[in-house]
Amino acid sequence: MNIRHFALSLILAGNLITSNAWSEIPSGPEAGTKGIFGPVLSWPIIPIHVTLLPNGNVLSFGSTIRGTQGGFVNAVWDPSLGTEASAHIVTPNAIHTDTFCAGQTVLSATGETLVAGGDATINGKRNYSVADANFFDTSNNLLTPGTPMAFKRWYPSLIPLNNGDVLVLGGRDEKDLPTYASTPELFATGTGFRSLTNAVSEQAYGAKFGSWRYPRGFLAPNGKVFILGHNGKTFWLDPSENGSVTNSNLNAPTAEWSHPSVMYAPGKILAVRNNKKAIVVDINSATVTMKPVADVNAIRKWSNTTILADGKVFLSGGSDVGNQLIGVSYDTEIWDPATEQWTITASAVTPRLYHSNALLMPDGTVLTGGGGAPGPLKNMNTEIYYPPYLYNNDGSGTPAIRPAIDSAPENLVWNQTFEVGFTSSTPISRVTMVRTGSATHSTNFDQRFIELPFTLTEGVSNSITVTGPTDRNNTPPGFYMLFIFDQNGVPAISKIVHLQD
Ligand SMILES: [Cu+2]
Repeated sequence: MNIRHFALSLILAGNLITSNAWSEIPSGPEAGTKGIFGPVLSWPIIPIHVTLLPNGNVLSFGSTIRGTQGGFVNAVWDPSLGTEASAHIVTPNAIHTDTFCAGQTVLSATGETLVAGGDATINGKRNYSVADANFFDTSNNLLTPGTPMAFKRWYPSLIPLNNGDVLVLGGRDEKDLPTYASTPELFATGTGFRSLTNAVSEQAYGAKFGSWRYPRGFLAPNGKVFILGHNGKTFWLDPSENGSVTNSNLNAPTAEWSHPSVMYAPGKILAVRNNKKAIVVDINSATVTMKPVADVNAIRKWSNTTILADGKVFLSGGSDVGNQLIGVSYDTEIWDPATEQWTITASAVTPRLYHSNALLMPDGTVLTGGGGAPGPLKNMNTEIYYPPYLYNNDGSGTPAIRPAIDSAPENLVWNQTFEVGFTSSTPISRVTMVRTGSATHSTNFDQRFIELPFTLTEGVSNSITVTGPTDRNNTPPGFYMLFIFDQNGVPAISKIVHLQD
């Protein structure tokens, strides 16, 4: 069966997100060990902000169609239509908010993307802040304004919580005599924003140490939010009632805010810190622990960490000197949670620096892209990374035949078992779920990974019975890519499922 036939059979299986990118999957001698990048793909804008939408499309925004600063359009890519210009829709941003350097996350309750904060130009001067909150709707690919936040925010983080609410942290409030939005706000679908007036902190997400710049917050197994400060100070934020914030016991190594971190397993955060250092922070108990792991192979300012379908972490982009073409990391690295080691993987051809991005796609590839505004390059382009798991493990570098998901639920609740029908020439070896991502500025607010136990469905061939997620803190409400793997570790194209009450 050749690749084109395989893509066709996936389409015939129905109810699946197919990817034309898959029908054009590149191959190469090292693809089975290092993965491989596809060609540079032109993009309608610089994708400064990227979000995987519940329908499998990618929303990007943040630059003009000339690749300059200014978020006045939305660019939507439909991967099922391929990678040519015709696969992209650009819609006007008619809401008069410049969404450049806002924060964004998909709301579980509605599937809309909340875009909070952004930029304003006043008297010809850029980088003032706005309090605007807008909602991107996949039915018309447009933004609709909502009731604004209490505070203006430029560079805020949006942290999804265990009940579907979104915590908004940080951002700059006033530019000229600078003030910072040191009061968190909580967004709830239906009721809007409210301020956590008892959780004001200049240290955690305000003026001190530049902590207002996209604070790194993670919903923890205890339901609170753990904040890993750029300067190494760490905090617990309890979002209940009027909120409260306390210091955590941990002092971590410092990291410029161009360094990424990711919760790669429940309560476990891999964080890249200054001077190539990497640490694992464990927030599974009230006493936070930390251990150093292997160094990354290069200083990668403005790199991105992306959870792959198999739970490994993909590190892409960056350079030795922030946003300069000095010591550019064209190559990539994959961190394996089992060994806690990095392996150097395939090289891209385009530097990915400030305002660059990476996003796991439903087909298990990683969309890398962007960079610029300002930058040494104006990257109105992306490159798709095809991880080693998509290739035969025999040294040939040829694409593997993938298993396929034939049936799976659209909706899930916690503590639910469910059946997945599949086609595979070898037994199913793993089932995983990865939350759809929202990335910008070397942070990704949404991604989560969980491994799911399963058994063969009794009396039914080509079906497994999966024990679904059990914990709303480790798997908060939202949209997840459900992957199954065959005996060779090759993942199927995922099905996006909605985990929600
Ligand atoms: Cu920015």
